[in-house]
Amino acid sequence: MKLLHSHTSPYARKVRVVAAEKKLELELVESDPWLPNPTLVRLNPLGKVPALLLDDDTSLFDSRVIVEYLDGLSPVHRLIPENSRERIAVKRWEAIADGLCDAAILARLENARPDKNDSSHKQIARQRGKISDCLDEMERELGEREFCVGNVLTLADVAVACALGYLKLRFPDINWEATHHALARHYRKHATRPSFRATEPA
Ligand code: GSF
Repeated sequence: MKLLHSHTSPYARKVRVVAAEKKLELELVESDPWLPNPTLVRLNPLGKVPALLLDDDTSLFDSRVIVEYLDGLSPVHRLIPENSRERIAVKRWEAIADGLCDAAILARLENARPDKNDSSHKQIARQRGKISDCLDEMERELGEREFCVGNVLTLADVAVACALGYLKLRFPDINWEATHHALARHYRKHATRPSFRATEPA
């Protein structure tokens, strides 16, 4: 399986961490989604990374579909629980973590505009507000617990750690570790796993 990814993409990192936890081998193809890239568009009409090329020449996207596929490929370390209630709890965490990344990427794009105006500043503030609301919600939900859902590492923990890592990389000024102590504890514990270390964006 070939993964079209970019080094700094938090969604692609989530996929790579899942593959590593599942002991699945992925051939990595670095692909810049911001440059014309017919191969990427052939695999994903949205032109976004990550996209997964399967051995039968079909493709999967987006990251949520890919991680679900990878998790189902082998019984090694199930990251998405089968039990419906826990499964939905995990998917809810993933939606918050990915949504935080969506907001962060939009804020970054807007900030990079050479012709920034009032509406860009409003948009940046709006997206930063979403980031802050997501951090607060995750902090509240996590509380004293070691894992987001249940007593083992799931996709929820992976998605959260990838989102927090992306903020550290792109928005160091947010400094969430100083204000969100449960998340800081969670990050210290999980982002030191070999699967995260091996996918460090810097
Ligand atoms: C988001 C992928 C995405 O926005 C997923 O896979 O979960 N919901 C999708 N990827 C960005 C790169 S990034 O992670 O910074 C991307 O490919 N953007 C290109 C574009 O045209 O928006």
